Amino acid sequence: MMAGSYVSHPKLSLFTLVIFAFLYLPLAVLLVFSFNESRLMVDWQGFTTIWYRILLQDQGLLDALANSLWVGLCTTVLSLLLGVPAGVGLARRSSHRHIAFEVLLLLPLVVPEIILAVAFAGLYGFAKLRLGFGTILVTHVAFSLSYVVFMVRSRMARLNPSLVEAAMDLGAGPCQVFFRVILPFLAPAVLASSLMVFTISLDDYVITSFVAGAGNTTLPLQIYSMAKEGLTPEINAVCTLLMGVTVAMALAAHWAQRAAVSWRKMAPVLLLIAAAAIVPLGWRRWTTAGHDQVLNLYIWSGYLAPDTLKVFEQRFQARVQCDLYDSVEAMLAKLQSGNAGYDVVVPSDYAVQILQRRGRLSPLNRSQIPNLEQNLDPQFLGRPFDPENRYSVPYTWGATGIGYRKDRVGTIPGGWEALWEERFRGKIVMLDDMRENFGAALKLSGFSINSRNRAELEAAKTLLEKQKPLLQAYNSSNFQELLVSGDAWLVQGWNGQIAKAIRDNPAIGFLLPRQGTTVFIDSFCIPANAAHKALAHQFINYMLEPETAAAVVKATGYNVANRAARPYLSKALLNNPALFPDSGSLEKCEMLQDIGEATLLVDRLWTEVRSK
Ligand code: N2P
Repeated sequence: MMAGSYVSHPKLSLFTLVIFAFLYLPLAVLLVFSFNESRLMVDWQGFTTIWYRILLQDQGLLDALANSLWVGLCTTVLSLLLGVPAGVGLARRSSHRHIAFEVLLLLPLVVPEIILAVAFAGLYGFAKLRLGFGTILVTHVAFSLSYVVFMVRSRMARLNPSLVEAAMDLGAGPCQVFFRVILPFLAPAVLASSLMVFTISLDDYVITSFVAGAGNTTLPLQIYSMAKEGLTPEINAVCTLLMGVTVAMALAAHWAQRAAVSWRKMAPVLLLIAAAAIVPLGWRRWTTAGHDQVLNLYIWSGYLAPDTLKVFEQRFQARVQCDLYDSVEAMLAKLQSGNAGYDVVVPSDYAVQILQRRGRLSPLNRSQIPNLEQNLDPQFLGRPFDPENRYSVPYTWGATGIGYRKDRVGTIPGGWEALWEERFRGKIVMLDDMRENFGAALKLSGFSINSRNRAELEAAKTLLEKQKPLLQAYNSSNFQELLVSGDAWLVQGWNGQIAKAIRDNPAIGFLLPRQGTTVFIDSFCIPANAAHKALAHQFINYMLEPETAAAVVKATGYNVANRAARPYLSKALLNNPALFPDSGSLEKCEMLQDIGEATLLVDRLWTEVRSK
């Protein structure tokens, strides 16, 4: 029987179609929804190009784009300078040494990204280097060099040696041979590998996130930061553009390798890439001229009002570079992996303790923050994590609780056990936060959130393992949106985001579990190695102004430790139970503390829960 009759053609085409749909459907959705009038991804409300227009005015995004292009260009040039000679040399090596080189070169391509990321971050931390453009560049060159070497080497292997011999017979020296014979022959490989390197550098997220410091946010990092506050059509639009560039580069690389391109054909393409990188950079220099000072801010996602930074920039003739995080662990990792270059950070209570203990914080100059005494509510000052407020100035406060859809869940128990109920399988979301997860499980078992006791922690772990099959996800960034859309019915969440969700959908309720929960105070701190300490003090003082603080409460749903801001808040806000939990219900609550050595145990148990 002939092979063709086993699988008929229509079936085969259908199969191909399914494969392509599988590959391209998500990208198609991204593209289509980037033109959707509605802010939400859930329904289509008509065609618009507004999100692309908004993009063009988004300063942070344009800066990130310029950074990415500039990093990509420098990475490409450096990788070529190092990789082309290496590829040429390798093509002529004798075979036994060859294998060792081959393996060494292949390794950066096959070693998991995360390992390279950790290794480089560790190296820079050890060398006490300031994380920034230089560290990104060196790392990008390190992971892209092998591509250049491999492509050049395989092209080189096809060079007819008699061409070189002929040139030498005619009197050409080694340099002339290289530039007049070898290099023109290598043109397709050089062009293809430069496009490849540029694209890989442009798209890299994982490694860059470990080695980038303040003010060097690249486009993928910026997109990730934006996505922490929810997926919006603006993000779809920027992703669509990035995808377009990547596809164009990949096609061009393919074309360069197939057609025997000459330098003359290559020149316009290379010039175009160079211009694409240099023009935005020049433009950025030009638009930032006049701002002589830069403040590098590292803050929880969802902790600022839309105008907070703009007003500061205008009033203080400064520029704010802002990066976001949504877990204490991510923030600690960044601040400890070297000199990240931030001027102001906003750690939570126990993280202030950890950073201070490790010498990572600078003592504050209180005389430069007069609003601290004038405006802050004294009950938030002098807390055990920093008894004299030498290092921290309280900003927001709140509690972790349960947000739930009243219209979906009926009556629910008033404690943590609600998040363990079988009938809510697939509709429960927990914070992606190890201390909060263990906190809930410890409280449910009647223990302290700050337990260091092995048996208690093991019991909490067992509970978390039992809960895991019921969960839809762990999510610390946009859990409130899952409630609003109805994808989740019960979430463990921080009160501010739930307060915001209640405003969007009154069918949402908030409850502080009767066993008690975590209360938090997130504070402004200045890292020990901050470069702009005076401006950092000015920024903190500005954030404590009543109008600034009140605007933050209105926009974010989080409460501030600012007494002077209260007159600026509406009655409705002051009466929102998710925003101002009454002191009775806060009685059994605890603040997370640095649990020292026990952190390692919790970390291990948490990893076990997650990987099960
Ligand atoms: C804001 C997170 C609040 C952090 N997205 C609670 N400490």
